[in-house]
Amino acid sequence: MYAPAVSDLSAELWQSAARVLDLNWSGDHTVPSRRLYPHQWSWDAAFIAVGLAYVNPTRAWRDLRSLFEAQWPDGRVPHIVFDPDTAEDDYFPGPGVWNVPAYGRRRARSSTGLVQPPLHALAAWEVYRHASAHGAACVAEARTELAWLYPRLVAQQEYLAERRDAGGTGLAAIVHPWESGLDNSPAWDTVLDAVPADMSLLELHRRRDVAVTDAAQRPTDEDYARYIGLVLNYRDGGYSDTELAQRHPFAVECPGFNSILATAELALAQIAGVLGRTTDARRHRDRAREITAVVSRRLWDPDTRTFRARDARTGRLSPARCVSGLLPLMLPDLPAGQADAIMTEIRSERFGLPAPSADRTAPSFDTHRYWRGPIWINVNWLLRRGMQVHGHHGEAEELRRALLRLVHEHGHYEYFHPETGQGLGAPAFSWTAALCLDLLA
Ligand code: 9WN
Repeated sequence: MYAPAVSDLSAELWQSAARVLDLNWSGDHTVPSRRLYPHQWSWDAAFIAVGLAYVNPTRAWRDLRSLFEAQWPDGRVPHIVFDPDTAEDDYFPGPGVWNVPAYGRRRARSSTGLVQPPLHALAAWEVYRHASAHGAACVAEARTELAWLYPRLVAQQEYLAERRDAGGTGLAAIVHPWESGLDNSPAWDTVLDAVPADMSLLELHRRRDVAVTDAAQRPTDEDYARYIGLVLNYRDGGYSDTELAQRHPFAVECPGFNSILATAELALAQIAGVLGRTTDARRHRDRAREITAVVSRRLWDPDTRTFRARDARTGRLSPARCVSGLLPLMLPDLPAGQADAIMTEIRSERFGLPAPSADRTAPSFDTHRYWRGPIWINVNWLLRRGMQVHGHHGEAEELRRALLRLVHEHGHYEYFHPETGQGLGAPAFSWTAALCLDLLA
């Protein structure tokens, strides 16, 4: 097995991270956490593949394939692919609520109708890049897998660009907070205020998450009532994206999601290059520049010099400063003034390193509650890439060390208390472990 030269402390962390990934391997895909999330999640699969690239590349490809085998005919890659061997009650909302046919050909695995940030092209590129460290057979495997994935990754991008442009501006809108991956972020508060919270929905449906983890670290019942209401509205409209802004109460342009969308185009350009598709590679680079230009123009608040989520229905920017507003730093073509402003925001008392999920000084800041304050490894990993893209190598290194220290001292938790570092949510969490491997390498 390929393992980099690391100190004893790092060797210990490396081994525990590899163990977490083994523990969460289902035989077909990796689950984020055995108890809390017993199915396959979309952007988790991408982060997990980045880590598996070091310890088990064949499994990294299997994970990505497994997810894309459940891709819908319209190109959407579902946010959860359900494991048919897991009981309906083990996760809420389970397959019975979503009522989606199993599109996959290999096994009957149904899914949700939502998506998550399209990070998979970047993950595939990372797994490919590391293949040579494992020998010639691995490189051959990587080329085969890239060729299989490429048209599927393109279809995923096309779905988001064409069907999800609810505001008609060239950005993809998310139709549910779950699609951002940052579920109860304060970024959605003003939009959700206008979405009715029908508490009777929680009498019909029992939450499973609060039975297996501390309710104070999860979204509230009111949040869940709105989440379920949004799912039912989208489902009852046949998961159609036609006239979204008119028919659906939640259509939001998230700076994090759209920065990942543009980053995916850049990764696709690299992949197309390897596959000898030069014209496609140029097209992907152009698309990345176009998306970057719209993010820069439309999601930028000149008064506060920060990026914000925009309600595609009303055109209003969210008043909340959240970690998603720092993610445009990943974009190489972002104007230098905006990249500098993000660095200023990161260095301010509102964030700091590692960055919490939301502004530390805001009244809504909550040290325990999920995406409203705690530190998450995955978004910090993305931020670190952004720092490298814009030449902030000193801070990127500082962040790398801080993230590793956090996990070494507190364990491979889902998220961490932004003041004490205490591990929160699920232990033995896959993307925390996977990204540790990348940070150590
Ligand atoms: C809903 C699996 C997922 C992550 C998300 C995280 C959380 C689900 C939940 O867990 O969301 O999709 O049940 O809370 O917010 O980012 O992909 O790890």
